[in-house]
Amino acid sequence: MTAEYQINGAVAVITLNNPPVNGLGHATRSAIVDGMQKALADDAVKAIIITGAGTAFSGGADIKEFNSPKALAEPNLHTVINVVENSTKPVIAAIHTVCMGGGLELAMGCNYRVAVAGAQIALPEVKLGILPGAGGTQRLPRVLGLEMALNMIVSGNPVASEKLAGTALFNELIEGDLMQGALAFANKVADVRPLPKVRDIKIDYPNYEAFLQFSRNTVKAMSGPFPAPLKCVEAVAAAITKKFDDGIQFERSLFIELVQTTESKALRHAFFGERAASKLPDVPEDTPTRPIKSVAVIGGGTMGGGIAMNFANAGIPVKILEMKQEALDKGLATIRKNYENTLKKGKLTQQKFEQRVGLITGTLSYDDIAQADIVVEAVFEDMGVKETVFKKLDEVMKQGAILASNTSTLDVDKIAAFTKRPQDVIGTHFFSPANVMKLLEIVRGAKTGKDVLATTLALSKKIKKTGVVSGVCDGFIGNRMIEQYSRQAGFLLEQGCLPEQVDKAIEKFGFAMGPFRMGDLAGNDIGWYIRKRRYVEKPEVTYSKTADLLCEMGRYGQKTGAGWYDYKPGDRKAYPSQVVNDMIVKHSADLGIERRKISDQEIVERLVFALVNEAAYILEEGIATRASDIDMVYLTGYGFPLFRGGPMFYADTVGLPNVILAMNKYAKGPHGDAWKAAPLLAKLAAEGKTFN
Ligand code: 3H9
Repeated sequence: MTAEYQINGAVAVITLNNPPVNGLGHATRSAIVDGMQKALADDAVKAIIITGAGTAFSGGADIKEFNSPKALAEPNLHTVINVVENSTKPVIAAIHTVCMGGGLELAMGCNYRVAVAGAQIALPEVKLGILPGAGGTQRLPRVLGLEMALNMIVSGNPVASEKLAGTALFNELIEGDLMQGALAFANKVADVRPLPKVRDIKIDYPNYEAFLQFSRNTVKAMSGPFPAPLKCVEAVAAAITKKFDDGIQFERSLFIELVQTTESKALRHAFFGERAASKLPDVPEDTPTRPIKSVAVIGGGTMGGGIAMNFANAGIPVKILEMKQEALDKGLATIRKNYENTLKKGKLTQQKFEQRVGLITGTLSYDDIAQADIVVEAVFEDMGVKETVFKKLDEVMKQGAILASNTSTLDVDKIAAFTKRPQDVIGTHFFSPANVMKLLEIVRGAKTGKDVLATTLALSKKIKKTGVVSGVCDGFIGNRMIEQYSRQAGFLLEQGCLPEQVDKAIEKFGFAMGPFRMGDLAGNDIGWYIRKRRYVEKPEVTYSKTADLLCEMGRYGQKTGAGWYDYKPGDRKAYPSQVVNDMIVKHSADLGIERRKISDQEIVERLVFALVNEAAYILEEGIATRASDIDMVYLTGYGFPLFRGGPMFYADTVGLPNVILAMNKYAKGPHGDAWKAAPLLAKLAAEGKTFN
């Protein structure tokens, strides 16, 4: 049953019941129309209430139905809203918790709307790369005015119902029980005629042309590669420039256009990918979790400090452990300064500032952290150092505490084996800056307990991270893939590119930052350190030596004032470096390589398909649970362009056979062994299938 029908005196109540968010899928839409027909046919019914069961009035159209016949199947949302709007008896929407997208459009098709405080009101379609397609762009400006409606539609952000009290959106804000209030309201208006309709409201905005032009300019400048925001402006413009029914038609045509775009598909993929990532097939949703009321962080450096801030931001007290008072003081001072900067920017209230700073304390003694519910180690990336720390943690931490390592490459099983409680050990790989980046790679050891996994996944939500689970392997999902990308970037330098060309090509593709600017930001010495280990452990893997030569010149990046690029004091802008470019050209000559002109297309294909091929191994080996998890890692941790949906989604849109064709071409060049297709990729391509 996707909607229930009940009679309460002279009022029929249609209650949407399609968990989790009363999405307006085909069955629910049909049930609303059925309910309406029943109510209209019943002479005893004088008014009709539409509301939602559970924790939503309605989250809008069922996104899972998009691009499927069900989305268009009658009754479609337009039909439902027409039935409601043409009702001969008053229809009242009784709104609570969530009223979004098609849900709000349905509510605006009703004659009246009542709501309780605290409901989230939004037309968030733009965040899915579309626009409100069931009258939202035509009706919201009529109830909220042009400016406010445009802001809500273009941003997609929710507004609390109480903030909209006094507008034509709500006829009454109900205090106390919603249904009681709604019934009282329904009885009050049962005989009032004519029935008010939002479509009949006139929008009063004398100088609307100037406002719309200003909006177009602003939105165009801010929407980057996404077409939806500007189309939202056009649709809202139609609310004032066209007759209502023509505006609806116009909105509909833009909706149909947008829903088919790759950008919208990519955004919807990310929406579901984010939610899927928190689910593991062998860890049921009802797996018990451990309470996390206190946190300890080992190491007060940049990483440890950033990690601590996440927990403080979520209201959880954190103790930072350092070895020396000086380091501890420095770490705490940096955290304070970070919060002060946020305060100065007006993004934090004084009260929240004090609360957060107050939640982070320091200690030099392991005894002080023994009672923490979870301890996150963020010390130097070296197995010997990790061994010392984890043996000590095993000794001091209370039973049941989760022992987490922030390692970015090391074997979590080995780390777990330093303790007598491997079931409590897990990897929590934060990304720098840890208080900003959304990604949290959760590394599942062979013996990690399911309750520990469930707890860590829940915790990642609490601290507003996208938690993605990875199995144990060198580099986990993200860094294992980036290694192949970096190798290609290095080979490109040897073969004819300069850093600026590579960075520009991949940034034009949409990456936030190219590999060389990124190296300069993160520190080139980190990769150097890892490669030195690889030269011993995996001598068969080839690398370009340019990055080593760069480090030998002491050019570690921004922190040394010089890296792949030159930097000026106090200026983070990267200036092409003659010294480095000469070094690169000379290195090619030393290797006897004749440098050639390399196209941007080749650069992008080599970097991105190197990611894709490694990802296919990762998926096949079960290191990642699903392709969308890999996409989430790259979208939230590595600056992969959102409008392309992540490396796997992108490969699907290019077509896997085309990916293989390009790889075969590069396999004929130098370092061709890097292009051996992963069996899964080859198989899916041969079968005409996709990753996602
Ligand atoms: C639209 O309305 C188009 C119309 O204008 C025109 C049509 C012609 N559909 O986020 P959560 C699932 S477009 C299907 O973790 P929360 C979600 O996948 C729509 N499923 O919970 C998850 O499933 P699972 C415009 C949906 O409490 C579960 O619900 N509306 C939908 O943190 C829980 O989600 C939007 O864009 C949906 N519409 O947040 C609203 N919504 O458990 C998008 C959610 O299997 N939704 N699910 O993983 C949201 O912003 C949040 O989900 C919401 C709840 C605030 C509602």
